[in-house]
Amino acid sequence: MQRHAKLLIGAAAVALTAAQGHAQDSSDPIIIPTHNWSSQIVMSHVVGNIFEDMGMSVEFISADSQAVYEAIRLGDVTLGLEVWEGAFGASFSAALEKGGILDVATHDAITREDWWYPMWTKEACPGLPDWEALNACAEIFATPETGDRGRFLGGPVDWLKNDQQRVDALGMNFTVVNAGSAAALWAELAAAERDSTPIVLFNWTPNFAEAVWPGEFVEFPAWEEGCDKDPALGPNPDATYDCGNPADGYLKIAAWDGMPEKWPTAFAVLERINFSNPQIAEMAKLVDIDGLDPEDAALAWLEANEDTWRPWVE
Ligand code: TMO
Repeated sequence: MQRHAKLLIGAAAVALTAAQGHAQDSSDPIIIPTHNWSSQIVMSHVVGNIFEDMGMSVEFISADSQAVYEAIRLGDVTLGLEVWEGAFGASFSAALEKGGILDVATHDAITREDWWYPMWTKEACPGLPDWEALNACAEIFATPETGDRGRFLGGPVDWLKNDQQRVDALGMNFTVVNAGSAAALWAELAAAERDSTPIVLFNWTPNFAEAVWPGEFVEFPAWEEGCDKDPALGPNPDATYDCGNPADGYLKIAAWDGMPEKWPTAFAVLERINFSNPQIAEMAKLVDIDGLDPEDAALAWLEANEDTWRPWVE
């Protein structure tokens, strides 16, 4: 009798150990948001593929890149793989303060997102990259749309909401025009290249563009923590946003704080995920230069980089 009971306990213990693999994770889909720039979409499919390989159910949803932090906090979206400090630091911090979202990990990648120009622009405005020199050249960036003010071609409105505030805070002779998509930025850049028209637009690193168009970021007054909230910071004592974005920004991974309990194995892998600048630039290149769709780009990336991701899973 006693012996039999002991065996049963032994069998139960074995079953429990087996269940600690994947069976512990919920069969509900892990919801991964995709946004409107290529590396983020490819990275999302890279990680989605890894989770699916582990037996997880995964669902992708297209999401606004600012509102997503509130969605993660509420558990409507499970995680976010590219939290760029320049564009999303404020929304992410606000969600962290409210609670419900985790700062899971920081990629090795160092990021910068800001006003940028291709090198031919510097020939027409030799004082660059200084922002005051840029401002003195404003009229060479004028378009019919902006009259005698220079045009700054910003990204889609969900990326950064403070370019116009910066123009106002620094008294710049520029008008901000937002592109409708990342593809529209590259199309304008390629068109300007044909006749070396000066252009200043939003760009970021890591990105595929650095391999195609040599260029530089405009040097604004250096970012200081709180420049977006405290008028005393930056050169204009009466205005916020009188500074550039961080020149060495973070790239973080965020997740709903219910994820570790609901999908413990997937969360343990998420904590180990870590991409570098060249790896992220490569993800963008597979789509924006090689013309793959994001799903195929993710498969190509996984195949070429098994040494990187396999240890995260094992
Ligand atoms: C959010 N982005 C990387 C496009 O600057």
